[in-house]
Amino acid sequence: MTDECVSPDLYSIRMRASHMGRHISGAEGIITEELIDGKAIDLIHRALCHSRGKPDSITVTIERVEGVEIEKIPSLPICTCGITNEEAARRAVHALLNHAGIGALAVYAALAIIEGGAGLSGAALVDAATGERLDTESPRGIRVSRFGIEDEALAGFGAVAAGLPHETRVLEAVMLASKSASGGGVAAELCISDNPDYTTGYVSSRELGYVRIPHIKKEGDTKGGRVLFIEKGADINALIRYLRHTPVMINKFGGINDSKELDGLISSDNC
Ligand code: PML
Repeated sequence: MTDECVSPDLYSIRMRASHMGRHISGAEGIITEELIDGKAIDLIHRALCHSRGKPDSITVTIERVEGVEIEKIPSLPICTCGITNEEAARRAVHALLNHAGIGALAVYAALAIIEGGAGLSGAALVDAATGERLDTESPRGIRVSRFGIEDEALAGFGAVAAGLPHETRVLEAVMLASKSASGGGVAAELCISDNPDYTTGYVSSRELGYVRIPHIKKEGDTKGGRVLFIEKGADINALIRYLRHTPVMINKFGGINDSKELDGLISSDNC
């Protein structure tokens, strides 16, 4: 949690879509007023065309971020782990999280939460050693919200992301992971997309960066979600407030590195 400033001209825009209470999609940004129309249309279109199905409810919330302190953080650097099948992906998840100091029990607990199809629409918070679930409000988890990216950082991403498939999805995921990683007490994150047609997930932490893991699940599988691994002694209520409510802007793009083999990743400090 770092430098702060006041930006009266920014708006938080958030979309969530569901069908009979089941999560379909969610997305967001912090943007200037002139971008609101276009962004709202884009978010509604996204909700209506999602591969998880047609929503019966779409909510778009737009709130002025007025007189509120906005934190500025850099984005995590991005790399892709060289993985060719699901078995190797599973080994990579365990090895990377172990490298980030996450206990084996916690990794199994996280996978069970994500793959149990509990209907997470936000992130589950689990103890990084024991795997105990720490957010107790709702099985849906805690939505990491109110984050955006400044133009210069966005241009930095755009300049190197051209060849990357699913550029927008990666950008939004790295923004979210960067906000999560900057929350006090977050040791690491594991994300598996709940889109049945998207099989790349990630493990991230301040030290590792944002490590993309292809083949993290089988094509067609609708189960997915996010788990944040929480260090012992973290103030859970303060962290939940930060993740949900503190507006955060990415002011520096951390770069995209070449694809790396797992051994290289866990023998170096980050990607
Ligand atoms: C999601 O959109 O459901 C999760 C996104 C994961 C993105 C992984 C990547 O390709 O970097």
